[in-house]
Amino acid sequence: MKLAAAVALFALAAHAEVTVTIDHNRGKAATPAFTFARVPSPVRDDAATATKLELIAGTIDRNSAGLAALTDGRLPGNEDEPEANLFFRGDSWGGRFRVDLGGVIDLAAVNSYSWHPNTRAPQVYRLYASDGTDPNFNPMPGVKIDLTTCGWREIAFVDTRMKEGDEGGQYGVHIADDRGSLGRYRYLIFDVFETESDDPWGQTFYSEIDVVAKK
Ligand SMILES: [Ca+2]
Repeated sequence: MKLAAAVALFALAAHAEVTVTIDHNRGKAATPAFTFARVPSPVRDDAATATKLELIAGTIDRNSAGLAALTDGRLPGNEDEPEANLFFRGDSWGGRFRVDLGGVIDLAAVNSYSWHPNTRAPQVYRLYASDGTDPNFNPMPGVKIDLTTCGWREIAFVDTRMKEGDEGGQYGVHIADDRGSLGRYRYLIFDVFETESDDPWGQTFYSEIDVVAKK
C-alpha cells in the first residue's frame, strides 16, 4: 500500500539487540484507530496505564493536555487535536519526564504514538531506564546530569524524521529487543527534543505511550 510507508532503524545504543521499528501513516492511512504496518496499535491496558508521570525539565504548552494524555488510553480523533496530546512549549528545546511503573517489571517493549499534519508529527527522543537500585541512583536527574552516572541506562535513541518527503501524518514507534526483554526496570525517562528549530513549531504531538510487560 502506497500510503503506509514503513522504515526500520536499528538503535546504536549500548545494547545492539535493541530494535526500533518506525511506521509512518500518511493521508488516509492515518486514522483514529492508529493502525500501522508493523508497529502494534495502542492498547488501553498496558503497564503504563496505572503509572505516575512526572515532569523533570521543560515547559508543557498550555494548550496541551499535559502528561496525562500519554497514558489515558485516549487517542486523538483527528490530526490536529492539541487537547488530546502532550507537547512542550513552542520555541523550546523540548522536555524531560519520568514514568514510574510502581515496581520493577520485565520490560518487553515501549511504544510511542504521534499525529500531526506537519513538523509536529515526527518523534525525536532518548529513552532511559532504571530499576532504581544503583547506590548512586538519582530519581529525578536534571538535564545537566549524565544519566549513565546515576543509575540510568540508555535504551534507545528514536528519530523518525525523514530526509525528504512529507513528514506529516501519524508515527508509531516500537522499541523492543530480539531476546524478548529490554531488561527489568521500574523507571523510564523520556528526553524529548524538538523536531526542527526553523520556526517555533517543532514540538511533537505525542498521543500515547504504551509500556508492555513481558508475559
Ligand atoms: Ca492519549
